[in-house]
Amino acid sequence: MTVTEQNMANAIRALAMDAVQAANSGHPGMPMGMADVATVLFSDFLKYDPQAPKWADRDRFVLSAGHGSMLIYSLLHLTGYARPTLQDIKDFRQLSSPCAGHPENFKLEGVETTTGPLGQGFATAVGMAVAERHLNAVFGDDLVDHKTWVVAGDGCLMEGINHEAVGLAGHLGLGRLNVLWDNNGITIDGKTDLSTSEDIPARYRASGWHVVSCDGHDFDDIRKALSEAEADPRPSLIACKTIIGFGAPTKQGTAATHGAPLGDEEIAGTRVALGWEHKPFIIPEDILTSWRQLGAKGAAVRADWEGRLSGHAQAGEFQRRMAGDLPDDGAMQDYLAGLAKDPPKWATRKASEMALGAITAVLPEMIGGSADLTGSNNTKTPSTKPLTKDDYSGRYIYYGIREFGMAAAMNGMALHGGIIPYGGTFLVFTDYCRGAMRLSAIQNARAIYVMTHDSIGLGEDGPTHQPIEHIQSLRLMPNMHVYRPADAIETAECWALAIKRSDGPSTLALTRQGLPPLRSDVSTNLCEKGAYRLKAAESEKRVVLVATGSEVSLAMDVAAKLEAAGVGADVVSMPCAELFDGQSDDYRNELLGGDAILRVSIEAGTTFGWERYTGLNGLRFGIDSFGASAPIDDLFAHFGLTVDAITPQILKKIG
Ligand SMILES: Cc1ncc(C[n+]2csc(CCOP(=O)(O)OP(=O)(O)O)c2C)c(N)n1
Ligand SMILES: [Mg+2]
Repeated sequence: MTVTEQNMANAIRALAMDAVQAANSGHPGMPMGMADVATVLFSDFLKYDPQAPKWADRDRFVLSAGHGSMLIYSLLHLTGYARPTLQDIKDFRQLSSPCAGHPENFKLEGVETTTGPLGQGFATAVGMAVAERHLNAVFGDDLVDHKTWVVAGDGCLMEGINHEAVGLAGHLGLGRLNVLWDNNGITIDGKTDLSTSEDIPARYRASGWHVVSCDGHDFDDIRKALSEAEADPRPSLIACKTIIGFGAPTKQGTAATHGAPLGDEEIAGTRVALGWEHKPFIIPEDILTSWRQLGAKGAAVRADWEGRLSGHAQAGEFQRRMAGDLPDDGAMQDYLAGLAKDPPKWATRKASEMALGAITAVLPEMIGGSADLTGSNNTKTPSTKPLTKDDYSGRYIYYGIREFGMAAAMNGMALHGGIIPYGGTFLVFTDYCRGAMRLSAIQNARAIYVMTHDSIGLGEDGPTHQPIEHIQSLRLMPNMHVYRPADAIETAECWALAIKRSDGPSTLALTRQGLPPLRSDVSTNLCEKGAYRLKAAESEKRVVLVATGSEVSLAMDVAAKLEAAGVGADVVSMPCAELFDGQSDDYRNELLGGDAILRVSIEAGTTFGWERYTGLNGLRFGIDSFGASAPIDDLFAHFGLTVDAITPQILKKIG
């Protein structure tokens, strides 16, 4: 028998419903509804090679509707990726399988980005599409010439972040971004008209997108719509009218297929309705062969590309950037040596700008930006001219007031490869970025968050703008490195560490206010161990003061006062608690002192969690309420973060 596209799509449907049934959990409806669209995409449009999943010029495919993970697992298996195997699919959602509940970029090579939190895959894809255009502008069509395809559901389009992503993509004219909308009119609660009456195509058109519709179960119509999308110079939304759970005799078209196994009876009925007589997990030879032939098509395209790469004048630099390797240029050491000669009294946001100036001059892979706070975040440098629709070679993105969209786009750039993204806003608005920062951390993405105005030190803007819980709450996030440098030299050291870190994100918390220089020795990067002794006790050591950022100079002043009273005090600067936690027991114990020593923390944010270092018997100075609107000096006095407020409490405690 000849294998039809219908047969091929039904193989996806069967794998999806059977795997969900075997796991007794998962989402069959979306893969069954989008199987026809996906079959056309993987047949005639997507550029991919299962033998070389990480080939640099492949198209990027993002399953933004991550709950439909069985769609991508089926496609990867059927087209011939080494993983997932059929056994992996049989073990869907089990610990042993890379077929996790939602697709994870670190579990399967064919998964470009972790998805599941609705809307974020789409917004991440915008960053991938930016990365493609930028690298194309730098390296040319021979090396970089691919598209970004997204499958998104009603939920992805309904999320707030979608507004940011669509606005940014339209503004930047990302014509190689094509979004396949699974327009099935169903979400978990039922029909979409329960909660929305938005004219989605009108919204996209108004944002500079091209919109085309198709019957998502008519192969020719799908093909026509995808061709039109490819040809249009604007980003495209392809509204695919589909039936969720297509083929399930009593449940298709209803929310019942969204997120639960269909059940044995319904599955039997689906087999009849689809004419799929094969047992669970059996893909007939001829259908599998047809899928594998499709998957094999990309090898020649990839070989052509490799031919163009070898001998290309920029091959070495292109490969270096795509691998994420840093040049060994010593630029940071030169910059630090300059600082050491005459240590400046800068706000750390200013110190960050100056460090970035040195870094962006030698690292062309760095693309910066800010969510409309460029002059406050100090994120722009002379090397980073704007990246615009008319000039993608630029390296600075005006993200507009789109913090979440910015953070997700940064993930997309980092995951695409070839770019190290950094982006800024006020630290307090990490709340707006947080969902994407969490995905940076889960995905081991090298995204660098430049978060300024890091405490009540920002002054008069008041409690809405003053971070309290933010620094600690970011420290709670696994795999996020949070840096809070204390002066210009520490800032440069922290930047060097953030850039060097290839397997996860970093956040720099930086001050608005000027800070006195504390260091002049730059022979080793003292921030590398996360915390170090800035000042050793002169009298007999009774106290260790641990502080971060702007409070390190305060701790130095407190220590001076204690010494004057005959009490020896070390000052430990702790720019990165995560790095400190990774040090040996010996190092940590030696630095923080034994049980006889009073440990004191000073940080202008919540004291919650500082017991970790001070112990219950230590003292913790911080702010456990919201801030207030006033000039900076009044605020530090009001919240008791002054030498005169702190020193007597320490003296009283040690008796
Ligand atoms: C940010 C976020 N909120 C909520 C959920 C839980 N959730 C998963 S799927 C879904 C409904 C999505 O509807 P749609 O995108 O139309 O998917 P379909 O039911 O059509 O498969 C919800 C609310 C989620 N994964 N992410
Ligand atoms: Mg839906």
